[in-house]
Amino acid sequence: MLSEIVDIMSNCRHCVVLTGAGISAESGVPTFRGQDGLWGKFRAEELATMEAFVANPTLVWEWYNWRRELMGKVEPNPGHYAITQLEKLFDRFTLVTQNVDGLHRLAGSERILELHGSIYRNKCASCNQPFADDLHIDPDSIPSCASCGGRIRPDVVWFGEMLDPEIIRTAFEESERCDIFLSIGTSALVHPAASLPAMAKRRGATLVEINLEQTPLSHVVDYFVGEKSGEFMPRLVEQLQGREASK
Ligand code: BV8
Ligand code: ZN
Repeated sequence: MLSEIVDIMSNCRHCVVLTGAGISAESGVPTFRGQDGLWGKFRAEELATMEAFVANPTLVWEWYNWRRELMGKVEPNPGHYAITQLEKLFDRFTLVTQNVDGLHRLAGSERILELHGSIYRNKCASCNQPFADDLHIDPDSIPSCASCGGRIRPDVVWFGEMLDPEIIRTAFEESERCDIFLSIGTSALVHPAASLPAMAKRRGATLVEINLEQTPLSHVVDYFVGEKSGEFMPRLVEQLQGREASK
């Protein structure tokens, strides 16, 4: 399977990679829905919402502080680094991530579309005015916005919230134009991110899924790789670099 994928990818010019929580799992960041899912007793869909924040801002900030602290201690893994190398092998490359952990940027990826924002950024829940980034927020005394007095929240996209129009528009455009699309470490359940791979496939791209379990996408992909991204991606990139060198 690897050699077939390498054969195809070495003739492609425009690559899009979509990543989800699975790419960060080998760094020690719990995924959302796996058995080691984030903060087991709560589901992300319950806490990552404006409703939860309005009802219990302290609990929501405790959850984000716990995640910030945990993410602050972890490093990118070989899967993240392989993607930074992949970026150099195509005329056009776009990394679209659902993750808010900042590990792709830390690994050195440049052209990144952070669909769901960044856990390290803060903003006003009422007027969206950015607030001091990287500032530790005390869940028991949440600061207010200097402009409108609104509560400060994490600058991530919650369920039921619109994504940044410019970011999602670019993600769709790149997905429509690419000739190879890799979906890596995502359960392909959360929209609109989950519709990008199928869009690429519809427009003629080769679609490769690298995920530990089957997902709603798996029946439409050209290749399903049931391996850890931190193990498969470095092998894929090494083979592609070999092809590049022999051109
Ligand atoms: C919107 C930021 C529109 C916050 C997140 C019914 C049908 C379709 C859609 C909907 C619906 N009901 C509601 C919706 C819309 C909803 C949605 O899609 N819900 C889903 C749950 C059904 N979407 C939204 O609300 C979006 N907004 O639609 O607005 C709108 C229109 C008009 C007016 C207003 C609004 C906003 C969605 C964004 C939510 N924010 N995160 C935060 O992080 O705190 S989503 C959250 O889930 C994370 O970003 C995460 O990345 C994302 C997706 O999860 P995954 O990344 O896939 O992680 P998961 O754990 O699920 O899977 C990991 C996979 O990796 C697993 O399969 C595992 O096997 C694999 N794996 C593990 N280890 C490895 C591995 N693979 C390889 N190697 C390994 N080592
Ligand atoms: Zn405000």
